[in-house]
Amino acid sequence: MANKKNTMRITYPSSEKIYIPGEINKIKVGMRKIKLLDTVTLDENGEKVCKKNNPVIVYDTSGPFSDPKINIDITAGIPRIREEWCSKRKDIEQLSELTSEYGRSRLEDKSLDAIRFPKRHLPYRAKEGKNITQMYYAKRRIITPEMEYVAIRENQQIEALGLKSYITPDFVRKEIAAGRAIIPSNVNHPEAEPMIIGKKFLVKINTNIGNSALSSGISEEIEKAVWSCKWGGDTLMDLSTGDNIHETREWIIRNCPVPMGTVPIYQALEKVNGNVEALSWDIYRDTLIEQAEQGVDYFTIHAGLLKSHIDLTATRLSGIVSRGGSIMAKWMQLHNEENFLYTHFAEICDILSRYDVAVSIGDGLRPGSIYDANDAAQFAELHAMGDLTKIAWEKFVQVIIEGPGHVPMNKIHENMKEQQYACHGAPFYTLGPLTTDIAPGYDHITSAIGAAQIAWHGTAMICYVTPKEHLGLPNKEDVRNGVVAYKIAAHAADLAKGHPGAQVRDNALSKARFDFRWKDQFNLSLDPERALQYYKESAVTDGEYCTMCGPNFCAMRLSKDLHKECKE
Ligand code: IRN
Ligand code: FE2
Repeated sequence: MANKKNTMRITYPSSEKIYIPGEINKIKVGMRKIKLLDTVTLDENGEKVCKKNNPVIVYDTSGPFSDPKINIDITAGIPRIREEWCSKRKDIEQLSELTSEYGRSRLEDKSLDAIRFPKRHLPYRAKEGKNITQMYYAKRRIITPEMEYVAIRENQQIEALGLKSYITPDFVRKEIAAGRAIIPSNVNHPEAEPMIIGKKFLVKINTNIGNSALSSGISEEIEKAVWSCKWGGDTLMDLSTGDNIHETREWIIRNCPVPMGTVPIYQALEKVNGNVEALSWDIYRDTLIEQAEQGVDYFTIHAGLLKSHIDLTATRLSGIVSRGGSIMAKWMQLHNEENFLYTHFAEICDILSRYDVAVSIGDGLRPGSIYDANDAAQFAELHAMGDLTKIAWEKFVQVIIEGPGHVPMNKIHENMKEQQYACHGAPFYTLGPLTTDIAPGYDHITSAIGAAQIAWHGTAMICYVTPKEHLGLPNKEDVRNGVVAYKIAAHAADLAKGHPGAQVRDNALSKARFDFRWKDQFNLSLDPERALQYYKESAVTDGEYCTMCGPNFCAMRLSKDLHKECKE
């Protein structure tokens, strides 16, 4: 591990890391400033006239990895920016040892020393009888540093224009209090920069990493996390199922500047060697505590899939396609009992509220094909998820609702409406949806189409799909293609929803394009490296056109001449 010091860096061309200070709390919000070239024109006398172009400030998910002033040492972990905010809260206690049995046994196992994260932090949690969730504070009219942080973060574009946006810290607080938005923020993940998931805010994207029994090494896993942050992933789910999940997760969390989620049933199943019948509430509960103490910010919990729903899948084309859903369905069948995640949901929420872990209620019955979209099984589960939402809110646990899957475009709006109605306005978080089944190898596209539409209708976060969906484990290039496809979907939805300032970047890029400021066009884009690479692949001489249309057919060039003549 030691030789991995200082190697993980994120750079963006012509960009500078800047920090915007808070007004209420002592915070500074990292953003990226993209510097632009001057627009150069000729006046009547043929003299050059230079006009400044304002820099564009964009939302930044890269954390300290893009700040050259911060020394990155993955063996120490990245700066713990929220530690002071959390430890100041009088309702929190620091434990003297881990309370999860499994976590403790891993610590005591000397054979794991070589792969253990060197610097241990003892976990925090709420004092007995106290509640420390963002929703609890919001309902008590307290504006936390996290709330102010996200208000600043969502707004930079508009502030740069000298305008005022409706997204104030108090607006954030109200949305959280109403359950319409969440800030995933486990007290044990102080490395994470606060971000908000809610339909009145920028659409967020989640990426998944891990996910292999033939596990790659720990530093590779951190590299994957950093790679996702580089391209704009807002949250990250570690779906690892291989050996040493606990240790790998510790390394990732300690180096992860975005909230991290998991599906705890996967690790619970590992603990019983894949034997579904042997799964129990006790093992599951201990896994929840173990992961909450490590700092996981949100848990996917497939608690809405009830025993009575299973029959409804009999007429489906593709049955149950959710991993967590199929595990729970099998457990219910083997035991002939109700889903223990459902029957113990209130206890689950009691645990989550002590760390402020958010629950992402899993869609075990999401449709796995166009044929099954919006069917009885899917909507029956959706309504059970709505009931669970109320239980969570009673305990001030922050909730998001997971959704499909595969849905044709004409059924997307109906799905969104049903979710908002059944789940009392809790944020929706969907996997795509894929809008057709016929393009394996291109499912980042089939699904980005659906993701853009469902986000436009109000979905708050979209879970990325890579070109390898249905085919295999994504490599780095697949992750990049998936993340960028989803950034496009999210931004297209932000524009359509009229998010304050969303269009600033589009306008700046279009102006750069019209001015033939090629570098600015690339630097303002979601993937500057690829734009530059494609441009270079087709060599151009004078830079006043590209090889797509050639010099005599460049509409922008002709249109510019037209502008000039009109002015004269
Ligand atoms: C998102 C929306 N619906 C499902 N997801 C993601 O799918 C979820 O966040 C997690 O990353 C993964 C869980 O898959 P299974 O266990 O439901 O297949
Ligand atoms: Fe699928």
